[in-house]
Amino acid sequence: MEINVRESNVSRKTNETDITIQLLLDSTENQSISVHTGIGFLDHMYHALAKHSGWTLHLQCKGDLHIDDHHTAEDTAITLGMAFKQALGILRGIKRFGYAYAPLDEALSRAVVDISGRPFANVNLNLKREKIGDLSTEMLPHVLSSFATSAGITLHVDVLKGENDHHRAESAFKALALAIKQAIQKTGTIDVPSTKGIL
Ligand SMILES: [Mn+2]
Repeated sequence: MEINVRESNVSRKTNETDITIQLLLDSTENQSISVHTGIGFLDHMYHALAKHSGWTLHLQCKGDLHIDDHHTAEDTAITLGMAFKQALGILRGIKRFGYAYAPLDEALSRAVVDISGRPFANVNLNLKREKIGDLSTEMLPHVLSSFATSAGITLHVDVLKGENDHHRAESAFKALALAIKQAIQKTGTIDVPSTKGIL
């Protein structure tokens, strides 16, 4: 039997950010997560994503936070997308589609994912505040669409309800995590889930 450990180690260094990621998609009982971007709320969102996707994730970023949060947020999302794509490998023997709702108290979000090889994101968080902690709220949809682009997946994320922006954002990341967990589930076959025969 083929042992297929779905993992990746990715480094990405530019003049703006220096990022290393270790990702393991199927962590069984030894799930471990550490996320250090220098932006607390961004760490919190990646942590929620990893936790509820069942990933083991170690993400380290030294970014140019003396400028602002933009490069760090964008580049960690790009690099996480690269790591995800690499860990999945050839797209066969997975469910491909996933969808989930996740509440957080009064907030409720829906995420629909297609591990399609076709990068697309439509993200509606409708956050009211300028910032949550040290993260500009405008970076949250940008993080999700950057992740989708670099992972090569189709993503629709909508916050359906919620008064509190922290809750709205966190429920969106949790819904995404649950949708991804479903979509990357192994089917036990080597089938390519596409009528084209390739993804
Ligand atoms: Mn929280």
